Formats: sequence, C-alpha cells, structure tokens
Amino acid sequence: MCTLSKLAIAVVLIVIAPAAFAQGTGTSTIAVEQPWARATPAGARTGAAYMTLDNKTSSADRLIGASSDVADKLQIHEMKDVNGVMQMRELANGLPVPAGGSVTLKPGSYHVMLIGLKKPLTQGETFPLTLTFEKAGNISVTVPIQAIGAMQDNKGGDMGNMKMK
Ligand SMILES: [Cu+2]
Repeated sequence: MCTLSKLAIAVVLIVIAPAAFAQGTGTSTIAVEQPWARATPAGARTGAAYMTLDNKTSSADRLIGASSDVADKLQIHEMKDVNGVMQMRELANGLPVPAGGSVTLKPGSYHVMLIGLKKPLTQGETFPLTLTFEKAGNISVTVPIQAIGAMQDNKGGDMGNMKMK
C-alpha cells in the first residue's frame, strides 16, 4: 500500500470517528433508555413506541423525527385528556429534551406514532427505530415489543379511546 492511500485512510478515520462517538448511549449525547412498543392486534394500522430520552449534554435538544422500516410514517405525538376524552396530536415542532434533563414517552402521554404498519407488532419480537434529534443527530435503537395492553410501569390512556385531532 502506498503512503498516499494510507494517508487517505487515516483522514477518513479522523472524519468518521467523531460521528461514531455521537451515536448510541454514550455519556456525551442523548441516551435512549428502555425503548419499548406495545404489540398490536391483527389488522392494526397504527402502533406506538415509548422510551426515556436522557439528555447528557449541557444544551437543550429536540426530538424532531423518527423512522423505521415497520411503518410508512412516524410522527412525534402528544396525548392529552380533553374533557375526559383522550386526544392526540402531532408535535409539529418536535419534543424538547431539556439540557441535563430527561423526558419520558409513555402511554397516555408523548409517543412515537407508527402510522401505516407493514405488519402487526408481535410480542417478543423487536424492530429497529432511528430517532432524529436537532443537535444529537440520528440515534438508532432496537425496540422490544411487549404484550398488548402493557403499560410498563406507568398508568395511561387506552389506545382504543384515542382519536386523531
Ligand atoms: Cu399518536
């Protein structure tokens, strides 16, 4: 190998390395903790994914998008009790993750909405999910699928009562 190509490889490594460190659950970025999703009944066209986003940095960030090959489209949603009826809406400006703080996506609250499921989410299986942050960029996680009706450790609304606003 000639010196020039070695040099080229070294340059490539230097360029790639910082991006690699920015991924995943390192201490200098956003940690995606305990991702999970609820299994869906046969024929369901939508599902939801939940997790805790822990911002390890000293600057506020924002979850602005998500993608996965299990659904056509993913949106960041908020669910609210409006006069006794659970309603959800897309957070058009994303979900803020405060500097040095965390935000939890859970049933009855914030969630990543999976729209146009390509197949039902089956308990015990997993699927890949890529979250996009304004500053931290893309972070990919593997999401385990829990039982239909699973609430993790949180109380919350029933998906069946939700309606799109
Ligand atoms: Cu939703």
